[in-house]
Amino acid sequence: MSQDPLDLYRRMLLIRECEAQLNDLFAKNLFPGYIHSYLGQEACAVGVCDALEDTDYVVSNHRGRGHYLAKGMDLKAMMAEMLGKSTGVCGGRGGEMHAADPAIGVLGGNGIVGGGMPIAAGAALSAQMDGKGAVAVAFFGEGASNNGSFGETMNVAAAWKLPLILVCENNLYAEMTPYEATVGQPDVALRAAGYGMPGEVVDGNDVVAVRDAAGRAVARARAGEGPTLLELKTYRWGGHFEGDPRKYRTREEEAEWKARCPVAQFRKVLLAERGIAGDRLVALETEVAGEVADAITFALDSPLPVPETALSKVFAA
Ligand SMILES: Cc1ncc(C[n+]2csc(CCOP(=O)(O)OP(=O)(O)O)c2C)c(N)n1
Repeated sequence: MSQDPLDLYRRMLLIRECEAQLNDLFAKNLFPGYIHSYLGQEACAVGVCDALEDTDYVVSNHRGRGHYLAKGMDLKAMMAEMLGKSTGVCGGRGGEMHAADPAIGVLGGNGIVGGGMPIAAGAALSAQMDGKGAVAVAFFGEGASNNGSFGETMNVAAAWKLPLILVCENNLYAEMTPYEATVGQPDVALRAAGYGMPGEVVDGNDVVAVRDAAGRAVARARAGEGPTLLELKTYRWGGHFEGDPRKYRTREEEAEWKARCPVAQFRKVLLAERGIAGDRLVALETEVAGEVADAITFALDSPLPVPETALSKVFAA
């Protein structure tokens, strides 16, 4: 928990640079499998995780790198995991959608849409029973909010006053389906009232607004007052996955959202309102780009897991 504006900027840059470089690796055929890019959503992960402690829990979805990095996952170990290498945070077994690091409360990504919410509720229940004031966050998309697990999690979390923050990143599309084609009202957050918890719509491209809303939800959860639903309105710049031709939306719409870039917007705030010098930001940007380049070299140079270890991390074989 920092609320340090330069730290918020740094972590958004880190995510931005990782996503850009991984897309580049994918284009060069050096990336195994799919990439679900987090470009454009950086303020969501960073704003929420800034309100958390190391002892709090985060459950992610299939678009998870931003969440991992914002919660403090080691950059090299994360990058190596993305490339399926033995030096990855899960020894290369998790790959793009399933990295986890319980030591920092990252309980994992999830390829099952909506699958993370009940897991986060379980973590919140364990935190409640433990009585040390930890909270759990579930990150999910608006598509997942139409899954039954959303209603089930909301209901039990409200009934048991679980220290849970449900963070819906509404990036307007679930795969190729626009949000408005699947729901009867404009905001996911409106559903919170039906379950008996507060729901808040937040500008998901404004890292300070996200941080403030998350801070309120975390304070409420730590005080034993129960769960909160936050709906962060944002946009994924890329397709559902890299290579998606994006026929379901216009290039004009994409340009409008890119003009509201969360990283560039906050850079302007730092310069104009927080009195941070431009050369300090340039130095930070260069430093972050260097760190990401080093992490990619580390990941590319790392060995793949050897087949003999394939069963070494399973519960039963
Ligand atoms: C239970 C389940 N249904 C369908 C899918 C296929 N699928 C993968 S991602 C996705 C869209 C998810 O949209 P959203 O939750 O809004 O997240 P976003 O991709 O927009 O970040 C779907 C339908 C799946 N993985 N799991």
